[in-house]
Amino acid sequence: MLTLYTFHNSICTQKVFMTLAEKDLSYDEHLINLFAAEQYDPEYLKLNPKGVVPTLVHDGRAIPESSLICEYVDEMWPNSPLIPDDAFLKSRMRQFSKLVDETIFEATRELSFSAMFREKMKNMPAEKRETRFTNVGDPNKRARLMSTYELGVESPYVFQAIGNWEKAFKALDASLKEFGGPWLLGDMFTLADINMIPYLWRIEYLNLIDIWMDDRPQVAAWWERAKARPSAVTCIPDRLNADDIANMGESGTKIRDAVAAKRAEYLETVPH
Ligand SMILES: N[C@@H](CCC(=O)N[C@@H](CS)C(=O)NCC(=O)O)C(=O)O
Repeated sequence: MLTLYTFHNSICTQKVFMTLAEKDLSYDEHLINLFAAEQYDPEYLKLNPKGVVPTLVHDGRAIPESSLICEYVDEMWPNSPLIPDDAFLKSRMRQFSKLVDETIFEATRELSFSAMFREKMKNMPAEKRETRFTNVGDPNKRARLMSTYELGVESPYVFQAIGNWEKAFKALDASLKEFGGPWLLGDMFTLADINMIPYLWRIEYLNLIDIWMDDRPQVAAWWERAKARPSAVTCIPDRLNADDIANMGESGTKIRDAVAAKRAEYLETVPH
């Protein structure tokens, strides 16, 4: 028995949806409303002490952390494998998991937050907003959120996010060149692809993706293939409603020029 704790339009959960779809597994979904602070419910914190989604519960045992959930699922249900056998390729696959866990998740959250959730928070009663910030246990995470709330795209964390997306696109390009495609690690579609797809889709929805992709044709070709993968289609666009998609596009477009200008500024700092 599998239960997945999720939230609507959660990018980390989309990785898990895709992995479960690739394996053709069925599961119950339990929605945790992040805007209603349900992630801090003491019962949920027992499953996921960081108070975030997703969490997978398999036969009564909880597994937090989306990258670890995807690996767990692949090991438990080895049909249609998503992890290469070869140790070197496996290490490359995990570099993409690390890239997402260490920088790209936050980079995407920073961009999404400055474009969309910031506006939503501005419209909240002050008390509710304060509670939202104080609920965030990790002081670094709270500092990032408060900076992006106050400064929007001018936050130094947004600048860092733009630089981290630049590095991620470089890594995608390098991997496609090294292994020759069609997927990030060559012939096999792996968790490396699954790790990246939801994040690229989010910056595409925010109308920002071409800022990094325009001068990288191999990444653009991989992205077209990735978007056509049935598990990606059913787990990402098919689960979103037209309002979500319109809202992401409209809010992202408002910060687009500033993001492009900051990317140019970032490139000035990188030795060629
Ligand atoms: N490293 C974690 C990150 C999980 C995470 O931060 N999830 C977001 C949704 S994509 C969340 O639950 N945010 C709620 C909050 O920060 O209060 C993972 O990949 O599972």
